[in-house]
Amino acid sequence: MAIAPVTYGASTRPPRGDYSEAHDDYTCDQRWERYTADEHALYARLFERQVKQSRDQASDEFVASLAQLGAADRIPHFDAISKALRRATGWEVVAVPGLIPEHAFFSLMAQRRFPVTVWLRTPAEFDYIVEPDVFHDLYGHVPLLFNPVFADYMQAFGRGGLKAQGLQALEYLARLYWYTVEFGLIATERGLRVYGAGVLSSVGETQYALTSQKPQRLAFDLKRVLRTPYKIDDYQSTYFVVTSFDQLFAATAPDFSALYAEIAQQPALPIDTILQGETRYPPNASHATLA
Ligand code: HBI
Ligand code: FE
Repeated sequence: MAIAPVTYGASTRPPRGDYSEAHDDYTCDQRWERYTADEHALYARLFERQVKQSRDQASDEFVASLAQLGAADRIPHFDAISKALRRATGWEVVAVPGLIPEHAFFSLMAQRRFPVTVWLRTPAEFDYIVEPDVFHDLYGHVPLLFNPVFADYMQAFGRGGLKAQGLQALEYLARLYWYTVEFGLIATERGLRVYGAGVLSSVGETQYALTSQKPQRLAFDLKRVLRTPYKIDDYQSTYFVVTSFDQLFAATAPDFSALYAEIAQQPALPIDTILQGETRYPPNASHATLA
């Protein structure tokens, strides 16, 4: 049965992607033979540019896993990535036509199946795209699924999402996803590094998140994250910094329903709030000064 296409957040844009061939769980076939030579070339250019930038700006775990994405001169076959991923952490990549409803998204994650959009952005979107495309999902999200601790965090997140459905707490959980999986920073002895896919797949935001004086960088605190709304169409004004992926995984341990009940009694925190006694990280010395 044909399924309904999906848009996200406040976007009034029509959904992108062909949902007519998707299955009931919103997965579809990648149909790799359909990609054009121009699309492979655009993917290769995106990949080459981001890999160059990732060296001293992405977390070590991300850089260590990049090579697992296979050849960078064309859009990879999802099956080939899944083969390597299953061996590493039991995850696999599944094709989807684009954004899918929360329940479908969380169900796939709970089964260690990461949904990757099949279509690629247009050349005009080389620097910025609103929806996740195959480059954002593969380059931004898949490498860290090779890291055992992060892979466990992502499955715990999927399971938590299914529970949150019942508790109407999806907005809170979306904030946790946003401030870690999409826009998370990690502190290392060599300075801050990026692990969030939304930042990693954007040249401009990686620089901004690591070196700009504008945003604040707060020590990760689960309750604080759950109370902090996020922006979907601009660089963030607040980033959260973890000290390790173990810290992230540990954050999924508590019973979230008690947390949701507590937070539902408190007002959301305006995006650039600074609470008493919060640990703030200074920006990295920008590369220009280091040169
Ligand atoms: N669908 N394909 C796709 N990719 C996403 O990242 C995604 C989604 N649906 C829902 C969703 N993300 C959000 O609910 C999460 O960011 C929490
Ligand atoms: Fe994403």
